[in-house]
Amino acid sequence: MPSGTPKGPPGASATSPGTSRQWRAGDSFLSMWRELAPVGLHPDSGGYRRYAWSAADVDCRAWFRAQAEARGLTHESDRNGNQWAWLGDPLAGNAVVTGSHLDSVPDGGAFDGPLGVVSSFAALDELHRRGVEFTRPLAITNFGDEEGARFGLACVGSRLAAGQLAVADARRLRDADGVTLPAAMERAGYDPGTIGPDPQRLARIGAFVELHVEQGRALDLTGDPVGIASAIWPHGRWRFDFRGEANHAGTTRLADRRDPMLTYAETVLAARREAELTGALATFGKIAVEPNGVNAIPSLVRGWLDSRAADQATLDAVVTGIERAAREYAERAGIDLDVVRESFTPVVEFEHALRDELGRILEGTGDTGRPVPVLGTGAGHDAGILSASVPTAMLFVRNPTGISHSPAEHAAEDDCTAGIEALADVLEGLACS
Ligand code: HGY
Ligand code: MN
Ligand code: MN
Repeated sequence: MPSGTPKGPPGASATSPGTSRQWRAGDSFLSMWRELAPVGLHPDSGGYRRYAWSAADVDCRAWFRAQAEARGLTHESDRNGNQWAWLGDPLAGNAVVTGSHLDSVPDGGAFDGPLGVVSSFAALDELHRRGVEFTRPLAITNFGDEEGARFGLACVGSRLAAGQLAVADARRLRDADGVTLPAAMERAGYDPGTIGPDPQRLARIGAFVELHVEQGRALDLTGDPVGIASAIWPHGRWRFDFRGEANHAGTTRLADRRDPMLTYAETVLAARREAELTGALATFGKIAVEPNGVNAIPSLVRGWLDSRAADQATLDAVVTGIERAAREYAERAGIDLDVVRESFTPVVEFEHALRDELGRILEGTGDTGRPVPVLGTGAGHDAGILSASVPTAMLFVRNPTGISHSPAEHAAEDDCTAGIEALADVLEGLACS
């Protein structure tokens, strides 16, 4: 029983989006892209500050709902605030779902997350143009707080839904200003009282496919506009609290100091050494200093480590090595050290059957004549979290510089169009057969 045919993009008809030429997969993409572009854009940095439950996030959510309703899709926010735009019966089961996230890291780029969401709507518009009949329900999603930029934990919306984040732990999340996750949700107009596992919802998903800008240069090196994900490296975030003794920067002899900044600095260098030794990645990218005065020796230096590796044993080795070095430095300097793991995602191997199905569907579509490349990534995604509950796959769109989590993040328009065409082919192959 067909579950529905998609309506076209706002103002479009089957053959043209209100212009004289044949509609291309990228047309509705560009108008959506331009609408979303100013939301959360910081004028000085040129980066995005779309933090979970902030005003910018609320505006992104309003944009998502407007796109859904303009296409006659049924919009809903689930118990965790994730957004869903449905074509067909959400309760029928075996749905094909696509989408990504709209939140960003501090001064993030325009593509990480939004490319997947905008491309999902554009792919649906393309399927409208093709006149396909869906035989399975289809949904487009916006998963909340994927980056964890405000509360420190990645993929909060998908972790809650998948039962990978305890409600009590989620309710304890607090931002740098001391605002808790529930308070932030309430201020944004959402009820935090409903957050929790959503197994029935996930059980109704037959396949989840997330399109994402590549965060690396593999496709640039192979010359392909689109790739398929094989796996996500295990990765996590650890907070190192170095406690010393606050004192006057201008009157305290060096020999009399207990300066945690020195121990922190030595640990950052040790992290690079351990990463080089093990072939892993280790980054201290965020720091908080108390009292944070130019003329005051700190009492506390908080440093956040992001570490990733191709396998769990290597990740364990590099983090253990960094912590061991930090404790030695702290011991020697009379500094107190606490290390807390704040976020962790085990290795994800995407389901082979769905991965290979995408390869079959896309065979011969690339402009290289070769099969679409299959590549691993060190970047985390909602698809990685959901893969424990639902068959998931990912499509990557070429990023010519590989730069991400930066205003310089970019993908060429033609590659975005290739991504939309590929996603449309995949959705048609999975949901219209
Ligand atoms: O940090 C990551 O890998 C992702 O961008 N959240
Ligand atoms: Mn990201
Ligand atoms: Mn992302």
